[in-house]
Amino acid sequence: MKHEGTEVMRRLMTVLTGILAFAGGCTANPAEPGESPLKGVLFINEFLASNDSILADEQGDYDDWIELYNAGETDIDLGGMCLTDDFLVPNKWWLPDITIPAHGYLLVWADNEEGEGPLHAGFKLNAGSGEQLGLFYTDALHTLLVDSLSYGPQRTDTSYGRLPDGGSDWYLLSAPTPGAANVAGVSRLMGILFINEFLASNDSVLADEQGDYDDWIELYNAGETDISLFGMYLTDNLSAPTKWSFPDTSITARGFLLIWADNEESEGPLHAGFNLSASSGEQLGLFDTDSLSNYAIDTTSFGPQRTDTSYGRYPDGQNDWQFFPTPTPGAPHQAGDRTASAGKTEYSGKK
Ligand SMILES: [Ca+2]
Ligand SMILES: [Ca+2]
Ligand SMILES: [Ca+2]
Ligand SMILES: [Ca+2]
Repeated sequence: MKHEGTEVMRRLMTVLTGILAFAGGCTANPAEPGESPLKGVLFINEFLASNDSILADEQGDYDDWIELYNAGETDIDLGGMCLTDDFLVPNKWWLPDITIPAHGYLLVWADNEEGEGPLHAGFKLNAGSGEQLGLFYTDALHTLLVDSLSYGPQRTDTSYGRLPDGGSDWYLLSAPTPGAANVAGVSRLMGILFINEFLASNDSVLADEQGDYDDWIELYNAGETDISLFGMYLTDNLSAPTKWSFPDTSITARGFLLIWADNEESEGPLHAGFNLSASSGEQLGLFDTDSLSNYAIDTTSFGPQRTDTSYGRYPDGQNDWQFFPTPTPGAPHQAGDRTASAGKTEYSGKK
């Protein structure tokens, strides 16, 4: 009986293999392992399923992309290769008949806009729930797996990639590298997103929604695109980077965002879980994070602060910190706001 069952299964597999090979489907031929000799050589190396600001295609679209990497010592002809986001349809999109050089990268736009060029695949990536990605070789007889993965929900402008290139472990990467070697340990936002101004002792400058004159911190986006702050952190203790996590909000290009440092998180999404110390001063840190670690985008340490005089960068986003008798919460500094001679001075206490 057992032998019969095996024989039935064998025949079934043979028939199935023929059908699938004819349909260009995934192989089930017992004589074939179902894997391409290029498995372990040619990789899906990195992808971005939610692209707001990382890289635009030839049409200026911030579309999804997939990076392939050839870890081998020889060029690979991509003729017959298919990319898919559905393992049941391995040949969803055929790569053009070009080569990827030894140790080289190739970027494919997953924008479902095949009319935009030969490297625009006929599908997009699902960032919300995640999905599958597969790279297959197909010919008249076979569909062979080159590389595949399944992934979960993705974060805007944070890619998912192998570290090192072609390695077996996948990480969220804060600094996407389309068409170049994957890197970890850096934030793409350093030098773009700043802790720009803060007020650690607020008597009369600005009240929050509850009418409290609470401490506040102003962020400034010096970049040309909006930045999603989801997944980032603000802290007053650099050895505890994840003290307060941002809500799902964005800071506009060249824009400002005010966070209340009142330790009253129930008052709204932009109320951080800590206060600022005006009497002794302290630290402030803005952190990005990925699956490896937390990375500083901007940090500062400050001394004692004076009531209703803010401390901030001048000009906005630059390296010099100065005192501002006329604070500008959520707005650019004007030339007259600052204390001209106070650049390196720190007040010894409240006035
Ligand atoms: Ca496009
Ligand atoms: Ca890369
Ligand atoms: Ca408050
Ligand atoms: Ca300001």
